[in-house]
Amino acid sequence: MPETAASGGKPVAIIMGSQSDWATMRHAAEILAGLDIGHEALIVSAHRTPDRLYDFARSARDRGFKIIIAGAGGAAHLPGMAAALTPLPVFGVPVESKALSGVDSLHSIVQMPGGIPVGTLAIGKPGAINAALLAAAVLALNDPDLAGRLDAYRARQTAAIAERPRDDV
Ligand code: RP5
Repeated sequence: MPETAASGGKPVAIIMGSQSDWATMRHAAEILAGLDIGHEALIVSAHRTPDRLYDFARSARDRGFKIIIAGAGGAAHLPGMAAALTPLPVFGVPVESKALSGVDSLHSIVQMPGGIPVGTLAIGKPGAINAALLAAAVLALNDPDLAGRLDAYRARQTAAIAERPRDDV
């Protein structure tokens, strides 16, 4: 999809710094798909494609996106730079890095200066899942049908937890 294209009515953009981040960020996409929330996944690197980041973040609201989920690892400047360039809410997912296990990513994303917020999630897959659920919860404030689907997701999750541990798993 060209960076300047409209969102096509999809409210969530999932951006990531590299193809290598998709193994983590696809978990956000799966949650959104399961809740029937339209989303677009794009590779947007703060360092390798800075013009793409600028064009994307500057135009994201006008293109119809409501929420941006941004995943990056290492020197993870993508979520913060995106937040600096758009008024949309940005949820940051620290991708687990090889050298420092994602602590570098977490610190890069969470330590934003006052005035430019990034809602920072956990490192790795849990963070990607929760970024999508948080996006869903925000969108559900103005979408009763989605609120119902989110309630059902929670109910299924609760029902799936056994009362006692098993020896055979
Ligand atoms: C970051 O550098 C990306 O978000 C990725 O997590 C990390 C490594 O990228 P690759 O070298 O795997 O492309 O910009």
